[in-house]
Amino acid sequence: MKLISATPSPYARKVRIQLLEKGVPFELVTEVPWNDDTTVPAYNPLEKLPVLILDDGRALYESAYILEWIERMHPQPALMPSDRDAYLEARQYMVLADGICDAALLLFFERLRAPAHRSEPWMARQLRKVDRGLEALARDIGTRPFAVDDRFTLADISVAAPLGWLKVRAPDIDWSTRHPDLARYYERHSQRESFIKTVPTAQVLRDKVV
Ligand SMILES: N[C@@H](CCC(=O)N[C@@H](CS)C(=O)NCC(=O)O)C(=O)O
Repeated sequence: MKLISATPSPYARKVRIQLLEKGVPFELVTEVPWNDDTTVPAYNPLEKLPVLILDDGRALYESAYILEWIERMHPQPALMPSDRDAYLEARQYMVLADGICDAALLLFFERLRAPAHRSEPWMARQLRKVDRGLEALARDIGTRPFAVDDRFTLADISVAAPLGWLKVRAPDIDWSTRHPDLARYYERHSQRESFIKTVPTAQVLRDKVV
């Protein structure tokens, strides 16, 4: 399998961590999805990565779908709880974490606009979602080592994705000072080999996006 990924992408990071945790071999293809020469649109009509290209040539897209596909096709070690309520709790964390990423990316690209073209209300709206999302994560995880069930799940992987991305792409949103327990939670998980191997790094966007 090949995974089209970008070094800062929080969505691709989730999939990379999941594959590493399960020991599923894959070839990492790193692209800048915002540059004109990206191959991503050839595989995903939505033009977004991650894209997982299977050995038979099929291409899977949307990180939530890819996570589910991997979980079903490579069930061991299980990264979702089997208990119904715990499963749904994990899904809620995953949706919240993805929503933080979505708002943070919108904010990031609004900030890339020339100052005269930036919309302050739009940026305030996205920042509010990020802030409130982080508050919800901090409140719900509290001082527990894992988001759900006292064991490592896709919920922890999903929560880590926006936390790591913000450190690289929006360090002014200093969530770790505001939420020290969440910072300790992230720090602990950051010791995992799968996290160390996928630490986000910035990419240069060569072509005009906004
Ligand atoms: N909902 C999508 C979001 C993926 C996404 O926004 N990926 C970014 C990179 S971090 C991308 O490829 N954007 C290119 C574009 O939107 O044109 C997912 O979960 O896979």
